[in-house]
Formats: sequence, structure tokens, C-alpha cells
Amino acid sequence: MRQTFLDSRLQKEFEQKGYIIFPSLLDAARLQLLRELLASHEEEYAGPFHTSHFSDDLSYKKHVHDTLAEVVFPAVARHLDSYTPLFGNFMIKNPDPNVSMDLHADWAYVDENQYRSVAVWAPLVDTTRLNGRFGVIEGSHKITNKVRGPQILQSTRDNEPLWERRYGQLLSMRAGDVVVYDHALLHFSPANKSGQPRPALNLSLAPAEGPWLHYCQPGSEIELYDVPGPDFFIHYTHCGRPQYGEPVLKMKPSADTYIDARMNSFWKHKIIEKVSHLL
Ligand SMILES: O=C(O)CCC(=O)C(=O)O
Repeated sequence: MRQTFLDSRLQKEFEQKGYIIFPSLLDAARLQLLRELLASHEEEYAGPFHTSHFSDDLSYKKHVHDTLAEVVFPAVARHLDSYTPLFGNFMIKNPDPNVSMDLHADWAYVDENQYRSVAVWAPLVDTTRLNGRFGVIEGSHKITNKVRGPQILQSTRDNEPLWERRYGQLLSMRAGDVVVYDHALLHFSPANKSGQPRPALNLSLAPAEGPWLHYCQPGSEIELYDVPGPDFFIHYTHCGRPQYGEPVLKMKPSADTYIDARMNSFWKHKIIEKVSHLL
């Protein structure tokens, strides 16, 4: 497997847990630039959960992507083994006691049999018990499916609240802290009950040399596309067929089984991992 982190201890921890937290990675000057960017698009942030990813305003999406690539990426890149930004967006969770982000793993951006792609998630305010912290299921990146994308179901969706309660942990993060997580890691965030918006950013990174890919299921089959670069995602239509390129492969959705059985016995994976050094 191609390495993600330059430091071998970080690499080991990342392989084990599926994420690494970097406290105070974004300094005051960077946070200031990001808050200015946020303020400059205030009219966009309607609805309980806004992500620039699904905006129809291409210049807004591009402005967010370009600024995150310029401001956030260099701070993270020095820890990574030659990664490049593929797509950056805002994640703004407005106050609404009934809207949470359900458990999910992100789309796949690379062939995960050989490479790992990562997301950088960073809140632009301190996160608290009330405003929608970022939660993870540590180690779950080892058992999610490698074919992931819009409309491709990973699970029956019957048991997700149970897995979240049983295995989930909420990360305590302040403005400036960053979590770098494997796109295959299951994560979630509870509702924002604070009365104030909780802005955050998410920047997807992949090995610089490529190749990059995208799976989606616009109809009855899963389609695989080559991704030439960030423009592919900036011009992306809301969960539909990508605007650029032709599918290079089509697959039956049953090519991957649901993760329910693996998740229901996830505790076994945890125990085996804990004692693996004794075996
Ligand atoms: O910002 C959040 O609350 C959730 C973020 C998330 O799930 C994601 O970036 O995939």
C-alpha cells in the first residue's frame, strides 16, 4: 500500500485508527483568511446543512476550493507523502435540533486496494457538546466497501444509529485543529443545538501521481469514471452523472455486499486487533 504520512509513527496510527488529529495546525493568520472567505459568501448558507459541494454556483465552489487549496493544504502537506488537493468545500451546520449528519464513509477517490485518499476536516469555531462535533468509528476504514460514491448504498441503513451509539466517538476539536481521516472511515455528526452556526471545511486529498477515480450510480448500474483533476468535482451535478468523461467501467450494485454483517461483529475486529501482537 502506498504510504500516506511521512512520519512512520503517524502512518502506523493512521493505518490502525483511520484518522489523525493535528491540534492547532491552522494558525491565527490562516483562520483569519478562512473566516474572511466564509463571510464573503454568507448569502449561500441557507438550510440546516449547507455544503458548497452541492451548490449550483460554480464561481462560489471554485473560490472555496481554490482558497482551501491555497490556505489549508500547505499546512497539512508537510506531513503527507506527496498528496494533492482534489476538492475543497465548506460544511456549515446551521442550528436545527433535528438535523444530524448520518453515519457514512465518503466517496472513494482512488483504487483503495493500492492507495488511500484522505479528507481534512477542520471547524472554524470551537466545537462543543451542543454544536455538532465530528464523530468517528475508529478502525472502521478496514471494513467499509472500496466502491463508494453518490447513490451507492453501503448498508441496509437499518442499524446505523446502533453502530453510532455502540462504536462512535465524538472528537473534541477547537478552531485551528484539524483531523485528517481516511475517506473509507465511518463518521457522523450530531445535530447543532447551540443556536449558532457551526462552520467547518473539508478538503479531499489524494496521492499526487494519481490515478484518481469516481464511482456513482445514476441508474441501475454503478459507473466508474477517470478523474482528470479538481475541475471534475467543481462541475459536478448534484449526485447525477458527471458532466465530464464517459464511464470506463459499469458494474452491478451487488458487486459489493452491504457492510451490516461486518459492522454487527465489529467488536471482534477490535479484540483481534488488541491482541494481535500476542498472536
Ligand atoms: O461537517 C459535518 O458536520 C460532517 C462532515 C462530514 O460528514 C463530511 O465532511 O463528510
